[in-house]
Amino acid sequence: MQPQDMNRDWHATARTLSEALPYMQRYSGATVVVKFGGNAMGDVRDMARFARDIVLMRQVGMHPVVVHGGGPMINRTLDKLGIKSEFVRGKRVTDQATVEVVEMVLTGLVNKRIVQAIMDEGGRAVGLSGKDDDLMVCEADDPELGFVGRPIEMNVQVLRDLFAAGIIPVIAPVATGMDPNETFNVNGDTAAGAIAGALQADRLLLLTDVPGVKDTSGEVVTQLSPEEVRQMTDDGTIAGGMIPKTETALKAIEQGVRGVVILDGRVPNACLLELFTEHGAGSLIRS
Ligand code: X2W
Repeated sequence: MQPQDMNRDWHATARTLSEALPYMQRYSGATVVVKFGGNAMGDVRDMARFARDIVLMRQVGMHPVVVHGGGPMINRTLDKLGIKSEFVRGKRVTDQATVEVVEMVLTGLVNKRIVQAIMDEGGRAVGLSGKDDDLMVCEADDPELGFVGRPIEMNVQVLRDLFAAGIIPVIAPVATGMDPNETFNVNGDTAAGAIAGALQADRLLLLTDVPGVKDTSGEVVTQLSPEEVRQMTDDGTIAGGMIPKTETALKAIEQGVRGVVILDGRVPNACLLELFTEHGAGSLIRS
């Protein structure tokens, strides 16, 4: 036993595990799509902790799917290359030079870092982008944004094949177009919502760097209906960067996702807190 272990309450550890049983039973066989945003990634330790939670989810019989972002990492590489970049309504204006960098950074650097972290925790992970097996086919979202894609066709059989083999898919939000030579940059939340919708997922967890949807007094609202989200958007309570997330949530629910949670990915074990405890985490949106 290590000296620091002397003070641990092992009975509490055993109790925690025991208390998690009903949640494990509830979610056994459930499909859970986790959007891991660039701002939620933190350092190597945070990444390892996230990966461990994902491996645990798989271990207890869930089918986790990781869809990642990487906005800050794209920014750093664009800076190094001297390519200027701007955002319009939360999406990166993407020209040809930018889309090449986006694809390189997301499908290379960020995707493989997450795959590696999951493997290091004893899971099996395979990295892919929307291009692989035509998982996500897009059209241009808005001419003003250049090569920013809006998913129009999803082919999720490859994900079901990976589930059957016990493999955790890790997906970079880059997609192909109807013209196979096109590459689209897709907002990570949008991609996660489209994948969760196509899978009819039980849960979509949007991990970000804020604790959830806040009411007018700044308190996090733990549960909201789509109708309440619409009202809070109309009266301006939901604003700024939260809007693309709640829009993604509403669309995913419309497509048949049973619940969407917006939560702070920087909180240690955020996924486990949400799925395996009474406490939950962040804001759950469901009908
Ligand atoms: C995003 C894709 C990455 C992303 C971008 O270029 O930054 C668009 O804006 P986060 O870390 O989740 O913000 N794409 C169209 O969504 O990253």
